[in-house]
Amino acid sequence: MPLSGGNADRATMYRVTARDSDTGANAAAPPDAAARAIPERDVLPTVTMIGGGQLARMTHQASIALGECLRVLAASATDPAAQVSADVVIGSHDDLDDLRRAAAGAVALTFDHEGVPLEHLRALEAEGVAVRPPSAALVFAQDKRAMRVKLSELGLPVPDFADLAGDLGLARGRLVEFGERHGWNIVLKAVRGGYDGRGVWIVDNGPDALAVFDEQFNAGVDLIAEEKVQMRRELSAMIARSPFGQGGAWPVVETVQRRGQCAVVIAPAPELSAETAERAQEMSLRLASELGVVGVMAMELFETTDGELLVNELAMRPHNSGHWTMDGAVTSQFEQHLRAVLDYPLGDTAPRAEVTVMANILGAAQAPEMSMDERTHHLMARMPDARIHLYGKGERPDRKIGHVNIVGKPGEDVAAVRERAERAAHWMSDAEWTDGWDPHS
Ligand code: AIR
Repeated sequence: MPLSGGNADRATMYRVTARDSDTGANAAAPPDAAARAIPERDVLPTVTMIGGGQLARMTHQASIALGECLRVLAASATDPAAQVSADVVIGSHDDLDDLRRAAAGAVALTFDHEGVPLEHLRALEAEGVAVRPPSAALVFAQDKRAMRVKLSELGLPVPDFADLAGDLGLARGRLVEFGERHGWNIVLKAVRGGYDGRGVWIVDNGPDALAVFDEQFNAGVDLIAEEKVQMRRELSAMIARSPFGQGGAWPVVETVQRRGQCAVVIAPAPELSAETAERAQEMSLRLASELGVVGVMAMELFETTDGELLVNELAMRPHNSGHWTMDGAVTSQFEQHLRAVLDYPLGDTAPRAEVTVMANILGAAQAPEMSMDERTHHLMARMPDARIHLYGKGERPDRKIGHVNIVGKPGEDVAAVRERAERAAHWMSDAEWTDGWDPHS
């Protein structure tokens, strides 16, 4: 499904806007712009992204082509986005005054992670800041329990789950009842704050589940229990929505997870029926519209062994399952996110090739002796069509430090494109060719 007609869910007939009313944005340059030597821009609006990780870094990259410069609130000057943006506010996403400083003079405030306290966002909204997505939508990406309850209310399919909040004894009872009902094929998940495999515990028996529950309860971590779904694979339906009500969906992709985090993305998902793909896109677009999401949103889905779709997670920000769009789609998720939060017309979501595969460059268990620079030289020499994206991050085991996109050649087999992408990414992670290739032999 390409762009869905301009104003499908438009509630008002005018362009909503931050630019006109919310912040008086262009009127004032940020207070310390001069100190940061940023020339005053009279027409191009400033967007602020909270968080200085790779998602902000790649959003900044897209902002450059639009004549803009993403402002980032980063914890330190060495954060991936702070290394590259000329408009950096150093501070904490937990501190309301830091958030205010970052928002001053910007037309929209958006996010590279889910960690900003909702009460701060509500305070900023009350002060007229255009928070995008708004706090009323973001709550469903931050809070897994609220998301599951809301989706069930809206008739969207979610795995069976149990709420483990409240009194310890009662919650333990609910966990035992739920576990027994599902033969202990269950997963425990932190309601807030988990990502990339953090905050998820896969258990297969009662004592282990109760041990995890007790430990997390004592640490003040709120949990839900969820049935472990019999799935064929995981999918992601990425869409964008603007305040104007325009929606756009990229092809549905298959995500391959390893050690609890995304390792590979195949776009579009191989052998997915057109009917299922469209159902996934419609679910994602409809939910974004119902919740008033602004920006890009990833709806992560399980495709069950009997062909059903269940919603697993939501992310209301650029997402790993959309990195392939940087090279494999007409409009990348990063540019689209900016267009949406600025309330510009959305870009074309069509793929540029029959298949594109993204493979994450993850920090190796033991960082190789060969420098990243030398690894990059070798990859470029061997695979000139590999699109390399490095995040400027230190190598730590399993940390996402970059990714490689391979855009398939016409008629190239999906498996061959995937093999090339994974070979390239593994080389960058481990300085080891998975096919045993040796340039000197
Ligand atoms: N991120 C946010 N939610 C999920 C992911 N992967 C990105 C954001 C964030 C960065 O990962 O860009 O800033 C944090 O990465 P790390 O490796 O420092 O934990």
